Amino acid sequence: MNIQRKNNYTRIIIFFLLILSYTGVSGAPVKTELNSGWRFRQWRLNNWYPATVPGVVHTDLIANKIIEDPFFRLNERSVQWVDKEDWMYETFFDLNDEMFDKKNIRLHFMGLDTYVSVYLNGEKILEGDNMFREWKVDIKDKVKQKDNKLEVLFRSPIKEDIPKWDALPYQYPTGPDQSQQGGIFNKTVSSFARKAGYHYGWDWGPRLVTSGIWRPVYLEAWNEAKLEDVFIQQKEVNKQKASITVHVDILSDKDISGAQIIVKDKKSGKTYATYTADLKKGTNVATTDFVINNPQLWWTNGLGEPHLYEFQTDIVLGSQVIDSNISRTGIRSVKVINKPDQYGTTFYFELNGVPVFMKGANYIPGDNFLPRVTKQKYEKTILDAVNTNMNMLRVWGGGTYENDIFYDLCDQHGILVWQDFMFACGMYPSEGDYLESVRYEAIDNIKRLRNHPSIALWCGNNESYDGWFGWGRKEDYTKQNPEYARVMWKQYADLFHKLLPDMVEQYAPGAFYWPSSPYGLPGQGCDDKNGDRHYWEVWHGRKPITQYNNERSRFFSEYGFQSFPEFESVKIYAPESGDWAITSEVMMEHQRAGSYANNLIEEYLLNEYRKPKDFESFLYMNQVLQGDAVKIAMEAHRRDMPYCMGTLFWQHNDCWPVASWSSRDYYGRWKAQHYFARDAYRDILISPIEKDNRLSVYVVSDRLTATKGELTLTALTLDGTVIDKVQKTVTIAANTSKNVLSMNVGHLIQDRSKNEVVIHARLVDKTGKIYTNNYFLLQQKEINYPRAMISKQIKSVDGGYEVLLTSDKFARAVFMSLNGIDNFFENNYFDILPGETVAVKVKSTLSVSDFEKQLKIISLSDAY
Ligand code: BMA
Repeated sequence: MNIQRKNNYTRIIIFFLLILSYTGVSGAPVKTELNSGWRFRQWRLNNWYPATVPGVVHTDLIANKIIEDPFFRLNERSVQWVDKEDWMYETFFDLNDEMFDKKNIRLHFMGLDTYVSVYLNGEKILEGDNMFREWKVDIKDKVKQKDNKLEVLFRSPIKEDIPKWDALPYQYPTGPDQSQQGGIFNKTVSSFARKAGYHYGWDWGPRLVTSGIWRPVYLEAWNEAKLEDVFIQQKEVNKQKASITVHVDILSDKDISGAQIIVKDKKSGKTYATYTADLKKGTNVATTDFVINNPQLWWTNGLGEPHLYEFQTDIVLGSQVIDSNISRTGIRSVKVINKPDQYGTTFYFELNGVPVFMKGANYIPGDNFLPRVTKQKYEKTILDAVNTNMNMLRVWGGGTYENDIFYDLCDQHGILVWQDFMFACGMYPSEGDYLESVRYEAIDNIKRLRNHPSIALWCGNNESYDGWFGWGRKEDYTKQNPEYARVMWKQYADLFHKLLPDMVEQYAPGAFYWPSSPYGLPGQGCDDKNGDRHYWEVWHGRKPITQYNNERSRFFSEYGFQSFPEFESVKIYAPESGDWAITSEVMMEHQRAGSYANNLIEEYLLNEYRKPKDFESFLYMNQVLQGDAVKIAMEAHRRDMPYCMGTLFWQHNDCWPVASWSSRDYYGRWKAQHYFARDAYRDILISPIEKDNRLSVYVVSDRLTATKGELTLTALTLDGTVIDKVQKTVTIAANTSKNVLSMNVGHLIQDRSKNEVVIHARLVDKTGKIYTNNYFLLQQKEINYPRAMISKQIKSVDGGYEVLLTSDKFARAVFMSLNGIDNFFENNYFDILPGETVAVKVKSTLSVSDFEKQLKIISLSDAY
């Protein structure tokens, strides 16, 4: 389509959108999105191409077939030129009479990535330097009714920041900034830009440094007054009452006396508060208090309903509603209890007065190209947390403050959010303009997110504190020059110990600020007695996976283990048979922790399991290894409650197809670990553990009421002979971990050798819910798994099939897969006991015959 016609089109669309957004009340503010008619070009060249807004330059280049998909094979390498270029975006727009006649007209940019100049009709209206900020620009005096030209010029973030890097006698430590991959040698410039850290590469991410209008652009217009923001502050919440203060920011065009502000319940229409304010020209802040008696509280996943209230706030002049806002929020009290106790310093979340053990994962951005994360993908991301019984996700500091939809879904499903500010693994030049820019970034994001009941805590950064005090950075910089260390630390303290806590205090009073993750005691790295801990001795520190059983923490906010995606996923980004070795060039490109990580996987694998027979088996066994390792950790952490009150594994997702610590791959397929997490995170966990030849069985309950159950512990041989069976009625107190049974292993397995035995623990609660766990007394390589003959029966069910599986012998980690097709196995990597039937639903659109033909089923003994 030619650009002129497209622009006419845009005008017509904008006109209709304006009509649609018109509320019918004269003078009501209007708002429309400027999302069409955009085009872009390389600043130093003259060819224009159509652009998508919101979007980034890489996705526009892909859409115009100028670059190829950077996630495929080695393509990422050939797009490294993109971040050294400047890029111009432009569109044309008209205003209809209604908008044009308004007294106030502005442009509202929700996000511009990153160094940007914006021109309206040739006149500069904005200079931006921070992708995390919103920008509101008054254009009343500059906008015409027709043919407005809006130009958005992005300067290369690399060219912009190299001079800053060059000018310093020292270098800021950064996360895994892959400057070499970008062809700029050791110039790790990421610390200078207020831009997502992972864009510069990470140990699970490619280097794709984007530019672009990454969030929507709105045209907004109003007459006398506009509701700019509504903050529902929950001052005190308990079962009996919620004391709420509503803060309303109103922009007024003139002095107005007697404006009424009414807060009511949207659904029932019940009025909570009405008050009259005299507005002054400019920004006004009005506050009012009210109480809700016997509020319906918001609870996390597993504990109760995440009930949401919808508060409607109206500004009324005379009999006219001139603006209205809806804020959806849950009423809850969430506190972090960080107090000295006999062991050290506690760190736990208290929800509505109840200490709640946090079960969850660390979340990174869903894609390297942020605007292409769809609503469906956000839904899957959150539902995949909900359906694995999580109650917390940590939005990690090397990504972004997420889109509203992320928090909306967390609100809706009872997932608490640990929210980092966007700083990770580095030190930052936080003084002068940089610090000012962060001040506004913090204000914008705290204000945008503070009504979400899901936000449980604000955290300064990821690992910068631990890096300084725990990893030797302080000493390194002091050795280089004590002055460098002094400057760096002062900048750190000004940002994370002054500015950010002040902003949280001012804009989200009552919310908990935590200076860094991990953080224990002032002036030292994290430890096992105070605060939260990132535990990486298993994996980075090469300790055996059973070491998870011996490590303690008040709250594990990170730990993890790497695996490759399954073969069907690998084939999407590495389709050539020559790619199918973990050392191939393509697989190495998609392993950003380098050969060091591949060596670790191999080392652990050969230590714990037998040698996989081929590449495909290696991928499968690697997933079982990862799943088993993290299962050990999750169970150990839960058994150790209430000393330990949280476990968040690293990491919930990937931003591209890669070998990583994620429990689900980029395409959304669950790895073994994600299935294992679902069991390990259930409301009741039954967890056997052997030490010094004694087997102890723990029952851990997150329920808020006590229950009773029948525990059966069966020792059986791998061909199904029952050696011994112990039964016991157990009382399960609310919110506790308890060792309910302890016995001598020799007694349980009699004269059998440990390599032919599995211990099957089973608990049936008084409502009939069944909880099971299998436990092995030796490492997996020492267990003599027989070849299991698995037979299947396939039944058509709604949305796919149900597969019924039985096995003649014990089958470990039974894995089903289908050729590169969209499908979901509701269970996978499970064990089958001899004689038992396991039913698994599979979402699939295949015909019965194709399904049957393609379905592959293996268990561990088939893989070596
Ligand atoms: C953690 C994270 C990330 C990193 C991961 C794996 O500590 O904070 O920086 O990706 O380790 O090394």
